Amino acid sequence: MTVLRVILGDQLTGRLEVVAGADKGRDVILIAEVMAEATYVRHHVKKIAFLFSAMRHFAEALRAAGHVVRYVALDDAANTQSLEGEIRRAVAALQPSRIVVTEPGEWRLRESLKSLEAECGVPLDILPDTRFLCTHAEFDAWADGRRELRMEYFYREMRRRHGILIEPDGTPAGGRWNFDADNRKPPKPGLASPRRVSFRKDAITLAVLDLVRRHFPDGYGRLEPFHFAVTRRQALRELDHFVAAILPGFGDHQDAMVRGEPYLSHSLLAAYLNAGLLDPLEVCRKAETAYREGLAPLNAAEGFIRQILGWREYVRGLYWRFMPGYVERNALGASEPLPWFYWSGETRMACMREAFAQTRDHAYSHHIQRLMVTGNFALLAGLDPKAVHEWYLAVYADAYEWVEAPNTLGMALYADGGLLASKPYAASGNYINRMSNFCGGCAYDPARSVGEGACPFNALYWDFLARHRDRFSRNARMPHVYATWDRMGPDKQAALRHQAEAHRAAMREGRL
Ligand code: FAD
Ligand code: DLZ
Ligand code: SF4
Repeated sequence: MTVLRVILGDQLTGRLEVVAGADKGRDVILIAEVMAEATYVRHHVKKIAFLFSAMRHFAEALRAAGHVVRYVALDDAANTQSLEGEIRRAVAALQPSRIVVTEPGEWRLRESLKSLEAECGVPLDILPDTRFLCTHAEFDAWADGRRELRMEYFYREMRRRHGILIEPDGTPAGGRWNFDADNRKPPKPGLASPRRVSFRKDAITLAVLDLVRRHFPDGYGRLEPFHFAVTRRQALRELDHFVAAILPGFGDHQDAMVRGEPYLSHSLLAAYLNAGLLDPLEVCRKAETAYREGLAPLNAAEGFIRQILGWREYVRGLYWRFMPGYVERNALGASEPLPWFYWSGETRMACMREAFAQTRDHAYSHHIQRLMVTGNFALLAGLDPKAVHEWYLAVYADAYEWVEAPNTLGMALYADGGLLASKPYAASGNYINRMSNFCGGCAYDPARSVGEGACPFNALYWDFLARHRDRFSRNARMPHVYATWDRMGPDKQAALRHQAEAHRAAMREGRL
């Protein structure tokens, strides 16, 4: 009897058992575009278009390989507009003996699929997502009994387990595990994004762009120009171009930010990795080979591999270990509503304006802008973590809860109470001024902390530290900041806190 094989929009690879184990003459593969997934947060329209086009291309590739595919388009008349509804409809039509699906990347969907089994009266197997390099059991075995779950130690274990950048005697390539200290250079004048490959839009993509335009007229973000790879072949071309032409410069200016240059030397591969078009191990191996062949320096190759083999796997491990409670965490009791400028981009803060504009135009903004600009502001201003989390989940083409939530709630907002980060990533305007050229075009002055034109990040930074003194003054990595605060004396401290309150009032009134 037929086995119904369900592929979700971010599982577009033939390497998963759901596809690899299919009997082409007997089984049916279900892929469905549904409103429930497209609207559970206010996704960027480019993200929706990227996924729908990639889903349609993947369905074509499966058909060409001889599979039977039941593809439900968003505007099919019978579409129930939810994945659960489409599975039920397929069960009624095909009477399968079994349903198989790869574990979804979000808790809500996994729970929902689990409860569907009883309703359908057909066994439903949720198979492990073998794209990841660390299973849930392996992560738990690493985490069990540890007082602190620091990424660095997890990463070293992953390097050893997968033999990446490891010498035959078991030592790390170059004698060190981590070359991060070499990767924090501020931007030099003229630093720009290298050339990127781009693809001609085919009939499938044009039809999807038209569909998205019609069905999401008030959606967030700019739909065009649309430049994403939508097939594995195209994504591989982007990967190869990145490794050959961009990776060598990846490390040096990894933390730098430049006006009008959203990409710099970042890979832009997260959207493809997360949707299944690229495989994390193949990406790491290609970067390692570039280093071994003398085509990329070690600080670049190691820095890049650490993001994928280390951070990416680590945040996924944390997500599944601490869900469902993780997204509810609010260790710092932050409660300010998300300011409207996160959506409109209208603010006088040039750094925030730049990050919002890139986000709106590209469904992308690089890591340091997510962490040290929009994330840092949310941390310092005390924005409600849940609202911030929903914003990040919506606006980036690479966003799925398993990876976005630990980055937002753990790394950027310290809402998980230090599970992920040993100290908050809080910084004043001085950091942004050093690592970017944003401040030159700003209405505010990064050198001023109080008074007319003072950079909001400055007073908000000190106010944040003062508000959370009980929690952070005992942190072994933070005594110097409290020593500086204490040296300021009561008058300056009061002025800073008063200024921070004025910034918050301006933020609430849309004047910041
Ligand atoms: P590069 O800078 O080229 O890095 C290479 C790859 O490493 C990325 O493609 C990605 O797969 C991986 N990577 C790098 N940093 C991280 C990280 N911290 N966690 C997990 N993987 C990482 N990443 C997502 O994939 N989806 C998200 O929804 C997401 N939300 C984020 C929210 C916040 C608040 C922050 C601070 C970070 C978030 N990140 C997220 C991590 C990171 O910012 C993006 O992976 C990265 O910016 C994607 O761009 P890139 O492909 O050019 O990455
Ligand atoms: C993000 C997304 C969107 C926008 N649309 C669909 C869809 O129509 N059909 C589908 O199967 N998946 C979609 N997705 C991806 C799912 O939301 C994703 O599988 C879950 O968030 C789990 O990672
Ligand atoms: Fe951002 Fe402050 Fe610099 Fe303006 S002055 S760009 S608000 S850091």
